[in-house]
Amino acid sequence: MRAPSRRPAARLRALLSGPEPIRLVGAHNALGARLAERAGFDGIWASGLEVSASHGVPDADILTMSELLATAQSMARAVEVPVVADCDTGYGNAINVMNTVRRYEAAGIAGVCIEDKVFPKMNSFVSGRQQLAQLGEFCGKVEAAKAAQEDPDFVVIARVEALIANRGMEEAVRRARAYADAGADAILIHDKDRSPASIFEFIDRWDFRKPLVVVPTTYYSVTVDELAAAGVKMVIYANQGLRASIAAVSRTFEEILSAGTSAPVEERIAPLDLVFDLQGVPELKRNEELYLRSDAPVEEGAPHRATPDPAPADAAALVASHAN
Ligand code: SPV
Ligand code: MG
Repeated sequence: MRAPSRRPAARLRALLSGPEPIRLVGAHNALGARLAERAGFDGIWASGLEVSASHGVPDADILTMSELLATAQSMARAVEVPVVADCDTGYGNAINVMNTVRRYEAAGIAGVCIEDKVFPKMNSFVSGRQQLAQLGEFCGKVEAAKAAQEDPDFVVIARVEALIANRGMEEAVRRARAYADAGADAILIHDKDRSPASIFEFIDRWDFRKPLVVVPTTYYSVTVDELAAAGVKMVIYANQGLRASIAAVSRTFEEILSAGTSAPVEERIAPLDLVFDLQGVPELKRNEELYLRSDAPVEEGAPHRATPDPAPADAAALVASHAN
């Protein structure tokens, strides 16, 4: 088997041309990205909703592009699997989109997704204002994104919000075709129904000129196998990690306060050795052994290191040393 390419965009392209459905999961920091990779997801969705929530602000173009980029970049540095960045509306007009693509590509992001709403956008599940961009204007953004990328493997996903904005199936299909023809590498068709019926109707009407991406947040009962059988190429579980952590952390905090001790929660929270492992302490220990030199005089003929090559750090010992 060929070793996976180091280039994230090439890895995403390989997944897109492979036979299996691609499963991405949302994250908002490097730790979440590592958990997703360890769980076995094919890639990371740098979710605007998750990153905004992690900063305590609405998903409504409140954070700046630089803030979102820094977060996506820290995720991309932490994992081997590709990171697809949710770039909302692209942070401005077609010219801003070009800058966005250049900056995200240079940061090691495999691909971006831009959606056809006006800036400032509102999260698709927040009721009220969901204003679509003009079709021609958004096609210009897609063309600009494709013109700006340097790596031909970099992926630009165009997201259709017509069903979110209650503009109907006809408009959704019309827009998806136009964005595909403008050069988008894939089309994300988004919906807020509890049933996947509209998504399946869209799929029935799609000619598969470009691969399809879906986000089954509200119509969560559908399985990846059902979606893949219908022809969907990429499935994004956009915010389940965030919601899991909100539920778990809230419960843990409440229990500690009500018990007056953390004893009741210790059994089910992650041990410190897992935290150390996830943040790369074993690697740090190996590097300390290799590269931290003492200034003390070295005996003639003795190695410059005090100890031989280290074994991978023992997690239990690490916990013990930190506990003392
Ligand atoms: C996100 O995760 O930020 C998304 C998906 O864009 S959604 O929240 O469904 O709009
Ligand atoms: Mg988003």
